[in-house]
Amino acid sequence: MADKSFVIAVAGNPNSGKTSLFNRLTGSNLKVGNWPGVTVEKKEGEICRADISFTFVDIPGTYGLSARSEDERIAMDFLTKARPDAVIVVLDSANFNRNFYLFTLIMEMGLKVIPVLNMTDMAEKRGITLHTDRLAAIFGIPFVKTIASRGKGISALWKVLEGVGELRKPVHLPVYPEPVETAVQVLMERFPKEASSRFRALGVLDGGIVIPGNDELRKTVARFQGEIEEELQGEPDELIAEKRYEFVYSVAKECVERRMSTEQKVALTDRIDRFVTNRYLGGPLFLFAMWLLFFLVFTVGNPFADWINRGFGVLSSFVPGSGLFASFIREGLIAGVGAVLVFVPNIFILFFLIAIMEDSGYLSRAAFVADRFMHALGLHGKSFIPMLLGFGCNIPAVMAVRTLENEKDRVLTALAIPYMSCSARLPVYLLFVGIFFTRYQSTVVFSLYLLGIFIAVLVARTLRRIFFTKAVSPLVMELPAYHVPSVKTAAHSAGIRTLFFIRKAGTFIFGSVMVIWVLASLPLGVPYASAQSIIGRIGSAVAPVFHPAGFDSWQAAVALIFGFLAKEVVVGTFGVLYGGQAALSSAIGAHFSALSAMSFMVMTLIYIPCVATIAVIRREIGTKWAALSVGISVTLGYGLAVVVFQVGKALGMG
Ligand code: BGO
Repeated sequence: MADKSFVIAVAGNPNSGKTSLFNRLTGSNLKVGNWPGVTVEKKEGEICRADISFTFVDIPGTYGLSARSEDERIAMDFLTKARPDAVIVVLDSANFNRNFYLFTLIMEMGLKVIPVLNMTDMAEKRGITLHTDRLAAIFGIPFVKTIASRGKGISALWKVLEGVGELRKPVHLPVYPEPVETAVQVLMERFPKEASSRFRALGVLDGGIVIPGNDELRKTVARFQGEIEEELQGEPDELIAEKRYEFVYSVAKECVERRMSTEQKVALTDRIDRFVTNRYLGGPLFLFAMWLLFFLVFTVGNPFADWINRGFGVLSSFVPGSGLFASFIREGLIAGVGAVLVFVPNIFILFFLIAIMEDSGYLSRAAFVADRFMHALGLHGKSFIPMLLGFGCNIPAVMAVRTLENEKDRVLTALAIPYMSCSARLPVYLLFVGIFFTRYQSTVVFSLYLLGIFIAVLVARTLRRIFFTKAVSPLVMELPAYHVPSVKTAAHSAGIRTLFFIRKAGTFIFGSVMVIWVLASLPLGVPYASAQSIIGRIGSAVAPVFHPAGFDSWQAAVALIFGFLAKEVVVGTFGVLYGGQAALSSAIGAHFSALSAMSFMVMTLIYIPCVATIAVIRREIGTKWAALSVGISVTLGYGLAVVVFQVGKALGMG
């Protein structure tokens, strides 16, 4: 003989796995009959465990509980009138919100509930995780996870069932707006003998329960409904349902985590790729992405750059005196290194956005899109990735050619990379477009980057024609699934690269501008940074060479000579020779025109990126190719700068 006996109802939405769970609990101890007065099947199963007798009653699967449909009425009547000792509510975890709505209604009946989160396997597949610990903390009752079709989680459910006598009722229920709660409190007193009085009060208010043949009650309910409508401007049934859904959503927000499943990711990736790698759309989309990149580099970065600039101005004004030391600090350190550091925010944003593109999976698509174009030019699509990396810094980009399988691709890509506009060139562009092209900053810089790509592929194509003739192997590339890029990772990677830039400014560039400062201060007695200084004489000797390109000031010549070391030094040199930012802008404005500024930027873009890149090219593909790279880039840079200036002049632009 069992010590205790409990009647447990099994409720749930249709297809939540209720029957499977019921069968798991009752085994073959089944009694099938009909619900009283109807032909709807009623299943009951009795089983004894741990000296407790359990009678499970399978109630019809429903989405709601009202008198509006027969199944719902049967379920509601059994729960409110027969009052089982507890109700197992089977919830389909993969459709949590819809299932939790029914659970909310049953909780409102004031019954003990045992929520069973079934179909957890399906939920996992769809990337849905339910946090049972959070649910348990909110409602003060245990939640059991199951896979009823495989019998998983059933023993955990039995444990809860065995303790059903001590089980608490849920402690968290929906709260309705004031007029509804007032009506509920009054109406609950009309059902004093009903344990489900709150549910019933809400039921008569929202019309889900037929009001017993009592005229007075009917009038009271109608009065409350009228008051609610007037105060809350809505039908009571809609208001109540809305509150219940809000309640469900708030619980789901806390306790349901939705990730994208692998299948969903692949499906989404395919859908995105239909546009991104589309034959006709892929190219324009890539160009748009690039344009957007520079637009953001400017719009987001410039205000910060201005602050830093002002900061250096203030710093400079604090340096007292006019002696050699003061000049060293003001013209050398602050103006020279400061001129480069001003652009740290823009550089950070550039690195950040490149990292976002890389992390999201877009960069591989860019290579894929570029493949056809690259093939036409005799390069492999895969070469495009090192080339794109070149936007950050040419040095690691050249190192990345190691990933290419054949020597021809390695050589051609390494020779193409120096034309990819690295972040060190950006300060030069930023300086010039800020003075001459204020309204079209991002478009001008975007065009320079495009020109870089164009020259890169042109050089590669020409060299292939001369040195390599074999056909290009087709691109076999695995495109990773897209995923939401991690802002933290991108910021971290951008932070590291920016720090490298800052460190370079503090060491290598600092050293270079110091040399320039010394050469600008010597011989002693000549005015600082004048044409009589050593640097002035060197510059003046070289400057005529650049006359056809439109910039023949000796300062520009010095900047380009020292730019061999690193492109940031170009800006640093101007800083040292012209003084702080304000003086710098007006001096450059006086020495350049918009056209000569353009030809100067073209020259800066194309002639050798820096000595370090050349050293890496030499290490990766040999001295012969490194020497060729220097030769081509200087000739091309100079040649194109002259073409830009002369053509512009002929068109009346200069
Ligand atoms: C078929 N996980 C999974 N993946 N499936 C489950 C789970 C679970 O946790 N629990 C139940 N199912 P019912 P209602 C079926 O019948 O118990 C499955 O309406 C099929 N049938 O096996 O009937 C369960 O009582 C052919 O699946 O739910 C059943 O609440 C192919 O969910 C379905 C595949 O369970 C509904 C499945 C001929």
